[in-house]
Amino acid sequence: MLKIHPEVLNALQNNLPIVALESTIISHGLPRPRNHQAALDFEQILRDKGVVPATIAVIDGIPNIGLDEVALDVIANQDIAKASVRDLPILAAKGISGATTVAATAFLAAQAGIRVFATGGLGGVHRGAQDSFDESADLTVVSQVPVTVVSAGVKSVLDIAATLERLETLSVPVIGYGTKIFPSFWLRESDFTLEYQADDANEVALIMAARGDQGGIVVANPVPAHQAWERVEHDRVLAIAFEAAAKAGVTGKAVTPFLLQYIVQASGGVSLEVNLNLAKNNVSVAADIATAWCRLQG
Ligand code: PSU
Ligand code: MN
Repeated sequence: MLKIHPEVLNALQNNLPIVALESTIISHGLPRPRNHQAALDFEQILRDKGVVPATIAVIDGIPNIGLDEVALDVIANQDIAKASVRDLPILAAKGISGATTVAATAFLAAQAGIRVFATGGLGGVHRGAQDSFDESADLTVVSQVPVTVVSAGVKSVLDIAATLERLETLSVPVIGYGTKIFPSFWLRESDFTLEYQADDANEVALIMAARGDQGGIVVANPVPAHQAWERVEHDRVLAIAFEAAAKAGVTGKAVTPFLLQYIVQASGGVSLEVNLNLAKNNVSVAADIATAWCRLQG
């Protein structure tokens, strides 16, 4: 059972562009009160481009596709669960609320018939996964549902090489947006090059059409150069963040929120501004892709 916002339902029925937005980034990835403003900003960026926003979250057990003001306030200001796909049946049966990860958001977006989704960074294979087995369900779910995920690559706190290998194994196309260098979230670059790039939204829409409904696509969109984090400072802060996580003994689903929060503090807030800007930039590119997709369908 899904609760689809009337505006989203109307867009679905009339082939109008829609972009899905996740809620874990709001509840667990960004600090209050900037998180609430970010949720509103992401939606406004879409509206300004004539695209309908569909922020997705579970409210009292029911997956909501498109949130009203009250629900947006819940995900920004209440302490709710971080929900991946495996949590959805439990939340449903218990009637509790949860913020959806990339995996759960893409899964629910696909159920609603939404094909384009914007986030900050895709989850991936964590460093040390050879021992911990910690790999985000984001990867497997994106391989299974027909949703194009626009992200600034994966956070440099992950094992990027292993993440790209897993995406290959799972047969997920990875396309650089205007670049062949795979971005690493706060930075425009990483040590990894992609085989293919798309130079505009129409090209992505054509790849989506060819991919069909068998599985998803990752569009890797680097943060604009003037908004990227300074590399030396980035490397310094990440090193101390890893030490802190190890010392605190954080594991499992708590790792990503812990590191993000620690890095915001240790960078004096600089990483937060970069995070907000890269996410907004992804939302804007997703709007263009959704528009190109609808044009191609129409
Ligand atoms: N990237 C961000 N901010 C976030 C996340 C990723 O910049 O908050 C969240 C997303 O919701 C992603 C999740 O799906 O972290 C991955 O968590 P895990 O590694 O536990 O699967
Ligand atoms: Mn994990």
